[in-house]
Amino acid sequence: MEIFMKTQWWHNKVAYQVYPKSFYDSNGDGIGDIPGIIEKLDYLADLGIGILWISPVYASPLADEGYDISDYYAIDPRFGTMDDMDRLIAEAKKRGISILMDLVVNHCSDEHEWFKAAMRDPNGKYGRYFYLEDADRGLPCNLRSYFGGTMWEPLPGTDKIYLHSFHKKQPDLNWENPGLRRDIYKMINWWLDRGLGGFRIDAIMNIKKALPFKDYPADRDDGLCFVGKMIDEAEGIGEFLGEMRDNCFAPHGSFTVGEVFNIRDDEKEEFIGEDGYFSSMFDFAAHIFGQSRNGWYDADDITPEDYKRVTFAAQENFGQHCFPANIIENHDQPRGASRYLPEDGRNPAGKKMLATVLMMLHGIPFIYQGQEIGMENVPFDSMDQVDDVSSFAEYQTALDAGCSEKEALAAVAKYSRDNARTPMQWTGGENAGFTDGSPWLRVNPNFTEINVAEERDDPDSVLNWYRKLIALRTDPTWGDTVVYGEMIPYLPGQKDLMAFFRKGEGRTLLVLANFQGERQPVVLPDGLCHVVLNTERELNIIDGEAQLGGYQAVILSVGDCPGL
Ligand code: TEU
Ligand code: CA
Repeated sequence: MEIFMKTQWWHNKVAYQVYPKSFYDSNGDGIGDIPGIIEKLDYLADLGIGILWISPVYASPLADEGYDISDYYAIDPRFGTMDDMDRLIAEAKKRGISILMDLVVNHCSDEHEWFKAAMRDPNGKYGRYFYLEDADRGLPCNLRSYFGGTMWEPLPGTDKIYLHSFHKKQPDLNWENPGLRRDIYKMINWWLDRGLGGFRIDAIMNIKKALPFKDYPADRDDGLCFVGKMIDEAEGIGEFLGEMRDNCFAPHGSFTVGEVFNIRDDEKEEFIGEDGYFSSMFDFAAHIFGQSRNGWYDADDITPEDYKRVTFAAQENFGQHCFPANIIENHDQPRGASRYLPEDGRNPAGKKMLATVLMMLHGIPFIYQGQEIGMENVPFDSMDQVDDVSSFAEYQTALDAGCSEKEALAAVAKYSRDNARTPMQWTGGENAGFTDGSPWLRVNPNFTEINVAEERDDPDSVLNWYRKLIALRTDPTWGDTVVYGEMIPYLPGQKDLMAFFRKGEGRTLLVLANFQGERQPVVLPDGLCHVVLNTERELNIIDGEAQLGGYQAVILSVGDCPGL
């Protein structure tokens, strides 16, 4: 068997993403904050979390909820102070948890000092930190930003326009400028020196543009073309990424996980193999399935068969030497339970089954806040309940494409980023125990049933199931197999069954997950030893066939099981 050559400190960890604004509010202003995260560190340590990624808490106008940074060296007062941040790093460390901050360097805020300096003197030093063009020559190209509309915007008070791949309050930084890159590396090292474990790296594929700008064939009636087209065509991003690794991450031994979209299959090793640009990158294969460049209104649902196919293909492509970061949701995606489970499986049984699959894949699992208690999408019934910038853009896109208001709202309800951004559900009490004040975003009405307090005491809860799966990664008997075992699909053609081996040195595990509500017989391989984990009390085996109940998942040991 081909095994992983060099083991790394983070291989057997489970990571957890906190969306600070919605995690826990310590001072009653309705906004989650860093002291709130500190208060909940024991909860996370108890769950078994080893790496904590916190979405941006830097100074920001919050036009894109902190992904628009106005000062990389400051904490936004709504989230706390620099002292709070230092305390978070130190308190987490005491509990064996490494903190990852979010590194957002494709763009900054239009309220950043660099951008203000560019407005004052577009031809000076800071003008070259951005992509500026002369306004009187018309738009340099017909690209459409991720959040809709042209990506060119007048630079106020000047005769220039500037480029923004995302919102107009997020001007893109010009990575072609070595001075800008030096400033970025200095900032990264300043943070790493404060004791961070590393970074989650935002929208990083966007830093390299195909230049000079040109028009592309329009892909919608607005005559514009999706910005991703230019990113796909750009070449040479490796020079920037390698330079950043050599100047920042390698000397600090940091853990980094890239938000990497659109690379070719044969580039995985270059990105996250040994000495790759990053330690890991998210596997978005299932998340981009069915998405359409036309917009959310045009997306297709994903079935269990689709999920199995794209996930197995991605696992095979990453291979043994790359460690993908596996997710079912994050702050940009709908809730995994609502998306990947059929309707009759959106209950504790289905959620535990999905968790089993996710946590047993090859790679490092990232759990998004609330996933561990089975939080679900929000029943939005009006656009008044929505806050996210991209949701408004997608609503408009749907209307422009001829959808009715009802259809446009349905598309938003299904895919809105706010599905994942509602406050964490701690208790069944007021505001789900998230705040004493009034929450910045409405709490999901299902909080009376789905919350931490309720699930903590229930041995069969989703929360306690996650706890068991997390513990398996460092289990003295099974840990190495879960972390390093080879991934081999089992019976991939059997409908609504997702099954695979993790074949380790001397030990092999078999995961069986019944992705539907009916009983399902599964032929077992020879040499079964025993049940390691089971979402139900029983596993019926008749004539060498496991009779899985609806949405049941089991982890079995196979072959020689020395010492058991
Ligand atoms: O997301 C990058 C990204 O590609 C998004 O366009 C994503 O596809 C979209 O949010 C789905 O609606 C990152 C962050 O994760 C996101 O929260 C930020 O808004 C974005 O970068 C800009 O910083
Ligand atoms: Ca607060």
